Amino acid sequence: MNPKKENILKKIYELGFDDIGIASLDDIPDQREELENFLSGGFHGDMIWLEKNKDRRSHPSKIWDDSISVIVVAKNYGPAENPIQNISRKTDANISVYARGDDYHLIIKDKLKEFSTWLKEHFEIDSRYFVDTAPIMEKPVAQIAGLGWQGKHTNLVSQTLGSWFFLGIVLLPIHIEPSKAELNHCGSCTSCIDICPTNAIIAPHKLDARKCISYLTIEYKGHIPRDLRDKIGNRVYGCDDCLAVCPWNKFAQVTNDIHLIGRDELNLPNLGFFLDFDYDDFTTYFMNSPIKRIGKDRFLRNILIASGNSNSKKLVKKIEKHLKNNSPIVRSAAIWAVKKLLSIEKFRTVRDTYIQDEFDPYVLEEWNYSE
Ligand code: B12
Ligand code: SF4
Repeated sequence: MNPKKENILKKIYELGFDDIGIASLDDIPDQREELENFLSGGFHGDMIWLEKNKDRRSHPSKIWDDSISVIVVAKNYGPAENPIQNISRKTDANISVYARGDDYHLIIKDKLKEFSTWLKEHFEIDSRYFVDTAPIMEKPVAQIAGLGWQGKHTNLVSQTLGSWFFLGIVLLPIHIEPSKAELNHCGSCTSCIDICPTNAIIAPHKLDARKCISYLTIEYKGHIPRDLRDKIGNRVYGCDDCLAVCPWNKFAQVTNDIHLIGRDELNLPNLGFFLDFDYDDFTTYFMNSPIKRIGKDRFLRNILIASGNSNSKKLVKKIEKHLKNNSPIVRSAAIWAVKKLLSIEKFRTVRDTYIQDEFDPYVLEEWNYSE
């Protein structure tokens, strides 16, 4: 016996999801061309995992042969305050809203597992569930399932939740009556394109991830390109600007999920705190947080870039400690930060102290680089 659609909806809301959409796989257009354009333009930067499964990624039917319908769930992580106000707090570490609570992958996966078990136990139906855990392009699928539309920043926007929600996917081997696909309601608004500090949204619906602060601070493992460092400001993990300015957020609601409400210790801590932080404790401190996955070197690199942008000379002594760090990405970010905060004479004195021990070609270049 197949479950009734209303039973599915009831169960999904009981599990604490905030919206649900359903689509038939036959109604989902193949995204091969859009994905190919993105990849051939190099817009994915170093995210080579987007290339690896590009054929499977182009349509969810390629993930599981038996699938007929897809359920897309939305989990609201709406903040209590508009995070756009945080970018002026230059001496504070501005962590994007989604990363202030627990890792959404864990939260959504647990709930979808429960849903999948319920389907099996009550209806003997197998299913497959994912939250960024399979090569599925979740946003175009979610739009056909009626959850929202892809805004000009490329993320899904909802008439009821605004910008602040995650997506999760369940594939099913049965037909369920589909929801109505959502239409685009951006109109002539270009707020997300205009606000982007790095001009990463190169045209409506087209993101050059290589310039996106979310990519640079989370996905990118190397030395952050010099021309983008100033523009990162105090954003140390992800970026919310294009979401935060969306006018549809007048309908957004504050999340009531205790796991997604920002932890106090991640709500704009002072940069000085993370400069003095005992990085041996990184994994413990960021337990269950998405920040854990970038590791301590990348996180400290980001803290140092933000410190360079802080205009706060008081941070120099704390930054100097990292000029001897084992990681070249940390050392070069520390050099950039002290150079930003000190006069050229004082910077030269620091350089003369440390440069003799340097062996890494990029870091040596960082010491000698002059604008
Ligand atoms: C890779 C990735 C990133 C990369 C690249 C982002 C990107 N836009 O591709 C980086 C690291 C930059 C990133 C950043 C963020 N991400 Co991200 N990311 C993903 C991931 C894993 C894959 C996205 C993907 O397939 N990209 C490939 C490109 C080609 O696909 P696309 O973005 O859909 O692009 C479409 C448009 O270009 C469109 N298109 C082209 N021309 C036209 C014309 C028109 C008219 C239209 C309508 C469309 C259109 O065609 C493409 C295919 O649909 C998804 C999870 C998943 N599996 O889907 C999460 C996901 C998209 N990310 C998410 C989040 C929350 C974020 C951040 C907000 C995090 C933060 N605060 O820092 C930022 C937002 C930055 C931004 N403006 O996109 C959420 C978004 C939820 C939502 N409401 O949409 C997702 C869905 C994760 C999740 N499960 O919840 N992310
Ligand atoms: S997340 Fe920030 S940097 Fe990336 S596109 Fe949006 S506004 Fe631009």
